[in-house]
Amino acid sequence: MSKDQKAPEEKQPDLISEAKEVLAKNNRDDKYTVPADGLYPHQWLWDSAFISIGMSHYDTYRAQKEILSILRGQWANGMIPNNVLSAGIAYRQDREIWRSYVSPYAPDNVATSGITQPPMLAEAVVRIGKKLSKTERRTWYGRVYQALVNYHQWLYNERDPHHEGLTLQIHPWETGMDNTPSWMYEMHQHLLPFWVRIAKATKLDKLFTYIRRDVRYSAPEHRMTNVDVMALYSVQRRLRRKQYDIQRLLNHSLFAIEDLAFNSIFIRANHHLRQIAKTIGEDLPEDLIANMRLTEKALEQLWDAYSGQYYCRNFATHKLIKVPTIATLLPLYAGCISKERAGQLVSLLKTSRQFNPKYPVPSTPIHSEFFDEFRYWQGPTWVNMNWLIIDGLRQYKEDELADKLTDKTLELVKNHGFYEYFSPLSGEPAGVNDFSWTAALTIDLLNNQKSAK
Ligand code: 9WN
Repeated sequence: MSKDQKAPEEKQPDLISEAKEVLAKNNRDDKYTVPADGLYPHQWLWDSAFISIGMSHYDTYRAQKEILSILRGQWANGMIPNNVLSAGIAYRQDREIWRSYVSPYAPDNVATSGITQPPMLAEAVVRIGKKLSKTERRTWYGRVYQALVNYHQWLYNERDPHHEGLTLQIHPWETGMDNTPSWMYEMHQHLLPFWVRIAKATKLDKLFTYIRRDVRYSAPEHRMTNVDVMALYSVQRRLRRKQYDIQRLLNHSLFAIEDLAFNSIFIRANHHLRQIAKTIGEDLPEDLIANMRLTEKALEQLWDAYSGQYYCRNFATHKLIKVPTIATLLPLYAGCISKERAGQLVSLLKTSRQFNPKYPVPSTPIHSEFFDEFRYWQGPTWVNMNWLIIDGLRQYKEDELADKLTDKTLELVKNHGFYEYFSPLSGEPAGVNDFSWTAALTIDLLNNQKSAK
């Protein structure tokens, strides 16, 4: 090793302080953290959960504030929106896109989106709780308990209308993986609005580039295609027209998928919510407990024996959408699958043509026809996905593999910075730099690495 090169352990304090700087830079009003300056100027639900997990290592008070800030946006029916939109004239257009005020359930004093995102909150609450004293932890849990119960109840009441145990999602944004192939496949097969089809056929979709915010901050080849973005906005408009009312949406043709990643995360969140209730001596509603059990069982319905993978399911037709994505690995994080199934997923994770290129884990398997090295959720490696998989591997005592994946993930950040995502083939960074959850989860991964040593 040359003189200038530092041993990894010497480098770590630097990396941690650099990560903290990113979070400080993206801090707004000492209340919440934007995912990235410029490109993402609002508060996002699952981003804030990941962010607070990182913050809990050095500022539990600020981490709690992050969660309380997103809860300002909770609707009266229990829904927690994926966005609490920033105030100020500069963001008027974003607030107009959503118009949360069209729903009677939306809060009066804060503008939000009208959809949710993967329920990572209970995980964040527990991770923060672990850093507190017993008394502080009980106070903290007591503060957020009812909000979490209302949210989980809402997910069952509104998003599992047939009591199947699996919740449905109504927009790809709800999965947090906007252009993930399973959803894009369904959309292109059945749901592309006619005006988007015309734009696609006439190549007029190119014009859309001029009004997109994201391509001002990142290369167009690293983002969604214009056609996909137009289609997603059209779905969003339909939700708004129906005032985000699930009954009205269910009565009409509905783009609804029982998303594998969302439901896997929900199962883990249910587990955490049970722990939170136990710690503060609360009894969860019995119907909620019954629903939680049902979800764990129902996950197995998403397993396809032929290909040996889990998939998303179309809500209306009940057909599995057999388009493989990284979501197939998330039942590891759910923690409720058998050892046998976990073993099958671990083998998948070790297969180079699928999920084990030089810089794993690709958001879409390498051999997939959808694979595109840099295109958002259709190929790149994301730190939050790796974090979820690492956690899942540890739950199944696959520590060696978890350590390896941790090292690989940190290598990407050490070599390139806190980017939004990376090429799984070369490690080349993509998207925007100084991305909050990359920074926050780096802090968490480094701390776990240290405590394991
Ligand atoms: C739409 C903020 C969010 C993440 C999502 C990611 C992306 C938004 C967008 O950015 O989604 O919600 O503008 O494309 O896909 O996971 O939460 O970082």
